[in-house]
Amino acid sequence: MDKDKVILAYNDAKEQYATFGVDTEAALKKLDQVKISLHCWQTDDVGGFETPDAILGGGGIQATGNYPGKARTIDHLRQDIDKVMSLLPGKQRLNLHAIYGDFKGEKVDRDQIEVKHFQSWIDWAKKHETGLDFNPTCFSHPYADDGFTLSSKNEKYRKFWIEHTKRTRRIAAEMGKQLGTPSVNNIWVPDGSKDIPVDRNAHRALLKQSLDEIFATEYPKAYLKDAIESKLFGIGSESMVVGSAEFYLGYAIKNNKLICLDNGHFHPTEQVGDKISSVLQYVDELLLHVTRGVRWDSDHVVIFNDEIQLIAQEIVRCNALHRVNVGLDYFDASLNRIGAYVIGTRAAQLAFLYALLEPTETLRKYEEAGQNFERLALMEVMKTKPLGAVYNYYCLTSNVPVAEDYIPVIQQYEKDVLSKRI
Ligand code: RNT
Ligand code: ZN
Repeated sequence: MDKDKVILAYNDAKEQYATFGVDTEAALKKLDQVKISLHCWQTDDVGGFETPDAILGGGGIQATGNYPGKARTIDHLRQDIDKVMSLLPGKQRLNLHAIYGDFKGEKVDRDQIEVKHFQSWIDWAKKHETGLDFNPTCFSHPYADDGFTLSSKNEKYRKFWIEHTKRTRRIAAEMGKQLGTPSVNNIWVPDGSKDIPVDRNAHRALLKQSLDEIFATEYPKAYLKDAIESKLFGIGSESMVVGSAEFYLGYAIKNNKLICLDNGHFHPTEQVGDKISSVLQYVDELLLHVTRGVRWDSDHVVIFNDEIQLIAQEIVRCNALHRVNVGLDYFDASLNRIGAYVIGTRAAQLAFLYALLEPTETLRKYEEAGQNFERLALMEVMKTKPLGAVYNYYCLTSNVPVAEDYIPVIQQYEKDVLSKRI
């Protein structure tokens, strides 16, 4: 896009927002502080690098599609993430799963992972001046095949997953220490049952016991933030998920952990945006898994829709940007995966920018005065204000492609790099 036109449009937008008392410069400064953690698993459909062909399965995670060009090696992944980051304004973090270690062809089972398997990632992050986040991988493994991991009645399996998860905390804390920015280690387990169980209670008691063991070791907050993620149902856990919303929210409040809200993990008419001001009354910080569910927890590419707008608005309205860690979580194997990241991250940024450009004070005054017509009218009017012009200016001043200009760049990358991968 023509540089002068972008600036001209921005100056006009700036004036338009100013008439509502909204400062676009201040909004952009705040937006630049919103670090989005890119989930590494969109590059390869949650495969990981443990074995040449790790199989996705066992526990409610399903990527569909067979678009060519997926990352098959750690070098591919790094190359892809570099490309993605070069197309995004602002600074992002990288979110790794334990199966993405640098195992160098060695068979390392999950209960054996160590910092050394992630040191090259830490070095990568140092070079990129960014932070890393982390996750235990309690799925895609024979010990997860019966549907239970940390809540398993099989003591051997449960111990195995406890050991794995303990190690992820140690690794994440080391990432945080070396990188000077705390690493969020998020625990999600697929545990649940396909058909109606009778002993929900025992599994929940076991999950609680496992978490207590896992969290027994303390790490400095400056290095590690522990998060736990609930879910409503998954493939193969339709009738009961052990780690339900109530289970983890209770645990997080009682034990001072971060609660992870994945907006694909609730009943379709529930809004994660509505939950933010509730949970922030009781926990210090949140982790968001920003996704797009289509009819179910389908993990479609994030777009700029009502759902993520409300999430961003509520965070901004609560003045809680500093208490919310933002991560993406989706995996669509049916389209260019680099494109999937750029669309999703830009959509999330747009949502935050939209929220930051809201004349919240005016809306609040209307609300307090019972002027509900005026409140709704102003919300509607703001929808057609030149948000895009402000975002384009952010891209321009960040030296990344503006608006549709990123499309040909990705097409070229597909031609030069992705299409050549076998
Ligand atoms: C699954 C959870 C979980 C995973 C990642 C890969 O339903 O959302 O966060 O998507 O751990
Ligand atoms: Zn998630």
